[in-house]
Amino acid sequence: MKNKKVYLNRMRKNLYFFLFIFLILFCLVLTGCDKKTAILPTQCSKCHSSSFPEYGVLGAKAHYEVSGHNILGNASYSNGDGCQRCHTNEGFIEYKTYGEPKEGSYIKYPSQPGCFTCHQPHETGDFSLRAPGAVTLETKVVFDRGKGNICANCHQARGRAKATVKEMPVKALASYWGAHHGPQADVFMGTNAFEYEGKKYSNGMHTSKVEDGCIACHMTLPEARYSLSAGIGGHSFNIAGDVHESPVLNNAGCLLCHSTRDQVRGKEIFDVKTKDYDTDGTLEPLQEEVEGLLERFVNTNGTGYLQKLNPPMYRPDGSHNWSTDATMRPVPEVAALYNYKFILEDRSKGIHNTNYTIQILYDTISSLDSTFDTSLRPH
Ligand code: HEC
Ligand code: HEC
Ligand code: HEC
Ligand code: HEC
Ligand code: HEC
Ligand code: HEC
Ligand SMILES: [Ca+2]
Ligand SMILES: [Ca+2]
Repeated sequence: MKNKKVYLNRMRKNLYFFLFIFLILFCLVLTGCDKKTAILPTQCSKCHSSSFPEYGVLGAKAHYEVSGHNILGNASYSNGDGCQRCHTNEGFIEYKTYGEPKEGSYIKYPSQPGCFTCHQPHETGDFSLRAPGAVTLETKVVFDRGKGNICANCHQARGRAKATVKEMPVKALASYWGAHHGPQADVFMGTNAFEYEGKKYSNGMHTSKVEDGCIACHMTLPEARYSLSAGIGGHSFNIAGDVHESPVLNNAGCLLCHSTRDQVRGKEIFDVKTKDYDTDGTLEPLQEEVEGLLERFVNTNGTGYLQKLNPPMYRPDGSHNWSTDATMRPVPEVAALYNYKFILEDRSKGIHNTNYTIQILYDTISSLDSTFDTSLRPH
């Protein structure tokens, strides 16, 4: 009887002891305090560790802080009327989770596109992309370029050229009228400019060859000691920036495919010459040829096609000329404005898609000026 009691007591003590040890081990595993000094659980230390984080959060942040996403500052202004789905971090997440924002809705505390717009580290534990899938553009053309898909969600036209371009009064053509400031995904895919009846359109080699789309050129960093500056490449998303007050272009992305590709000294353009597209008799770098074509529409001498219309769309100094005039503008004039802004606001000056860019500019110029020599139009 007594022996049994002693035996049971000993058993109970052993059990408590083992339970105690087990609990300690369990705690250690749970909190990750096997690394003696850690305060944060190991899961968090992958990113927030002060010694050896797995991910370079601080470096990415240093780039991001000087990026247009962070500093251009339109999140508060462009918060409502559907604008919030591209201009705010919260609006984009809502859009990706529940679809188009409801009419009249807005974000109470809008913030600029940021880390949590493109990643969801606190849900996934890594930096995989929030919206990795292909993006269907307004013309139903599908943009499917790997890690560049995230960009195409926002950097696309907001409507279809075919529906936007029609005969309309001067007063309806405010300075913000058009495809909207960032139609890069459309230009890249060669879609959604106002295309002309009977013309054939094609794409440059980048459309098919650059598998990761936007990020190959905009995020690749040079693998070297001097990575230019935090304002170029990586999470700045910029190709051009300043280093020691001189313009510097990041060609690290270009070098993935081209053996050389350098900037023109002192200028924010690449030194790649192809053809004298602007027909001024001089073979200049491609981006200058495209600038030359754009200057046929609007320039600072007041001689551009869009400056000579009646009434003019742009003033002699090149600024936009909006008025309350009710005069109707015919389709060719409205189409010319659309296409001019479409290529201007793409802002790569032909690099995103050389063929489509030149074809659109050539056809638009021909529609205004029947004497224009189009023999260099790409096929
Ligand atoms: C995969 C990477 C990653 C992991 C893992 C991670 N975080 Fe973060 N965390 C981030 C990033 C990125 C930010 C935003 C950094 C910034 O903007 O400065 C952030 C920000 C924060 C912030 C600041 C508040 C905020 O929302 O911006 C807190 C607090 C935080 N994390 C806590 C934690 C905790 C606690 C854990 C573990 C349970 C954890 N994090 C795990 C990446 C991570
Ligand atoms: C489909 C996504 C999208 C929607 C919707 C959208 N924007 Fe934008 N917007 C952009 C992008 C992308 C840029 C930056 C383009 C660039 O810098 O090349 C931009 C740029 C701008 C700019 C800066 C222009 C400049 O010249 O610097 C303003 C202002 C702006 N948007 C206002 C608005 C307003 C107002 C709305 C709603 C009526 C709106 N946006 C809706 C994507 C969008
Ligand atoms: C506009 C979208 C966008 C924003 C905003 C953004 N990222 Fe990224 N991030 C990307 C893309 C795209 C990649 C993949 C780049 C690659 O593979 O070259 C990436 C990759 C990363 C990586 C590398 C992951 C790996 O597996 O090696 C880290 C770390 C990272 N981002 C951190 C951040 C932090 C921190 C912020 C905020 C300060 C941030 N990102 C904001 C798009 C974004
Ligand atoms: C959530 C929508 C969104 C996503 C995703 C996004 N952007 Fe943007 N991007 C914008 C907006 C909006 C602006 C303009 C910000 C403003 O005016 O406040 C902008 C600005 C920029 C700029 C600066 C342009 C300038 O005028 O200096 C670059 C470059 C850029 N984005 C590239 C990219 C790349 C590359 C990706 C993909 C890795 C990407 N963006 C993903 C919405 C987005
Ligand atoms: C083949 C390389 C390449 C690819 C791919 C590419 N870009 Fe660009 N992009 C450029 C070059 C070159 C410029 C002009 C340099 C500059 O001014 O930043 C540019 C300019 C821009 C600008 C204006 C930046 C500014 O500060 O003026 C934005 C925004 C942009 N690209 C977004 C995108 C998006 C979004 C994609 C994917 C749909 C994309 N790019 C794909 C090369 C590329
Ligand atoms: C993923 C591969 C890839 C990347 C990245 C890339 N290119 Fe290209 N690019 C090509 C191919 C392929 C061609 C067609 C063959 C050729 O002309 O070399 C081409 C052609 C060109 C052309 C001639 C366009 C024409 O049709 O006349 C220019 C200009 C150009 N690239 C500039 C650039 C610049 C600038 C960058 C970096 C910002 C860049 N490329 C990045 C693959 C790439
Ligand atoms: Ca020329
Ligand atoms: Ca010229």
